Amino acid sequence: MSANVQSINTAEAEQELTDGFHLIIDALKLNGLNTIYGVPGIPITDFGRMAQAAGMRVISFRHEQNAGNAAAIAGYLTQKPGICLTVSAPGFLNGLTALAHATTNCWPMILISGSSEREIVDLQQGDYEEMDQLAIAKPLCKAAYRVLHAEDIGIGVARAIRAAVTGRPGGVYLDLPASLFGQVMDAAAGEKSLVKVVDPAPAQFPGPDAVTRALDVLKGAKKPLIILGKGAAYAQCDDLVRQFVEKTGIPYIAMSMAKGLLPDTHDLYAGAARSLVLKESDCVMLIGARLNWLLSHGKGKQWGAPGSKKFVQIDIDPKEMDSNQPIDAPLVGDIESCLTALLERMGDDWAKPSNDWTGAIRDKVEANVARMAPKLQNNNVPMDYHGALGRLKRIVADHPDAILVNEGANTLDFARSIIDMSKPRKRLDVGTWGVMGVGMGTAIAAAVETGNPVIAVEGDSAFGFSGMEVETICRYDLPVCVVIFNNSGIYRGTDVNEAGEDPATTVFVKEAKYDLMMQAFGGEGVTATSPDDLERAVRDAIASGRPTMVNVIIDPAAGTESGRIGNLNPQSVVGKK
Ligand code: ADP
Ligand code: TZD
Ligand code: MG
Repeated sequence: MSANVQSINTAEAEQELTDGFHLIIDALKLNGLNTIYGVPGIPITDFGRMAQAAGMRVISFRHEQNAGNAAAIAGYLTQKPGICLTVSAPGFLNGLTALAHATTNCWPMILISGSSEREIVDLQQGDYEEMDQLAIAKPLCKAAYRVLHAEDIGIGVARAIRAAVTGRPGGVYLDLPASLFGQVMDAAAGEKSLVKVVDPAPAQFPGPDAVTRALDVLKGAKKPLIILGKGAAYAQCDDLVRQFVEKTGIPYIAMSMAKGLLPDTHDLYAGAARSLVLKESDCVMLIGARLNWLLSHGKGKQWGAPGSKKFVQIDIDPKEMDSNQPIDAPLVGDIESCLTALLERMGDDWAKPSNDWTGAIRDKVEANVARMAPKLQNNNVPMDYHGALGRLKRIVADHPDAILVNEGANTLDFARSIIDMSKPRKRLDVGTWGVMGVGMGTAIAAAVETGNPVIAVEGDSAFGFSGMEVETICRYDLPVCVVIFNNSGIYRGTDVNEAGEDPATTVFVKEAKYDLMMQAFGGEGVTATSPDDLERAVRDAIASGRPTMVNVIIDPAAGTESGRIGNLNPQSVVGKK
């Protein structure tokens, strides 16, 4: 061997190398993404281990959909994309539902899935868990990318992050074929190829004309109303929202997850007079809320006479304007920039709405709250929704930092209207689609991201969609108290199938012992048959910080079909027995 060749060999031996595994981890960490929610398996098992070894928090779930729901809500809570990691084909598809959910809700999330090699997928040669994942993800998310070469990992991760958080946030799919993980390159070149995303969600200022127009429309209103949506909660400019509402003196209502942006006990909160303000207002200002089905598209009887209202809307997505109703004053920009501009231009002589309007709303709120109070104090056994939720209302009031996760039908609708929230982003629920099954993933991410106590108020059906994750809650010893409203069924537990032996489609095993599920994994499990039992068990759970399941036995006849949205439920009138 010549001296020349030997020296090359020595240089190679000394060259420091990196690989796809390390580069992906480094790229995520460089951008402050330190938590991964996922399920291990081929080809990402070692990746999960290595991420953990590199100091990342890797939360391993029992099903990818729950990991994905965790990543989605982590994105909502932190304004950084929540990361979900899955195996190929079936694992990817399980995570994809959550990615679509994040996109629908305008929350930033990145679904990273391992995949098969292009050569095999494109010739459809039948690889282990083969699927053209990129093509399938594309129509269901905001953007989808694939990285084929280790030197492109930095750019691939950067693009995914920017696409997820910029403008209207949403879900991004990142496809990583198995061979990418093992690709080796020079460590110094690898480090240089990484990208720290600069200003991932740049401020978007509204034009001065748009600000003037919006202020003119608001000034011309006699009965204005503000609707705060979860976009306003996501924006994390809570003080500005409060200043704007208080300076304008305009009464407001909050969409489900915007509750608590200002305390629900605020003088201007018109939640308990929702029907009155929707019908009677002459001008509605939407802040981070869409006129979708949740607001009956801004039309119909509950919105008063057609054409009786002007609309002002703040949204970061210009395409949202005029989607359901003509918007008289669109303010396209981020909520922080828009509110700052409005506040600057309002001046000190702003005329608040007359007492005729705000006084009438206050009277209605007080009357409705007084009418509800005795129902919430009832001590009935079996419990109804009001008796049980009256206690939870008190507990949440005593623990303003606790995060309330909520899903179900009656369990959701009653809890939303009964339990006051006093701080922003403390109410997490089924979102825009009204999805059942977000509960445990949401509860886990809420605990992991904030460290705060979590109370998950779950319909028994809703819980079932993600129930196995109680093991995850116990394994990571999270301060989650799951409160199951067990009415032995979907909407009610009383339906009977007149046609045969099988149970009716909407009923479950009667008074199932859900509390034993948490006990099975070392957590606490309690059955509550009275409001007193319920209150004691939940207070104990919060005090101990232990994983706890409170199985609340609710009167199976207490609920109504589809809760508050029964009107959307087509029912046959022909030949029905
Ligand atoms: P809700 O269900 O509470 O009514 P939606 O999810 O329907 O809320 O609407 C949220 C809206 O907020 C979306 O249209 C989204 O584009 C918008 N949005 C999200 N973040 C921002 C932001 N930072 N600035 C302005 N608009 C935002
Ligand atoms: N599947 C998915 C993914 N989302 C859904 N929303 C539904 C099915 C349909 N659905 C509802 O809209 S609410 C609900 C289902 C199955 C369950 C309601 O029962 P519950 O709550 O036990 O959770 P209540 O208190 O009994 O009403
Ligand atoms: Mg139920």
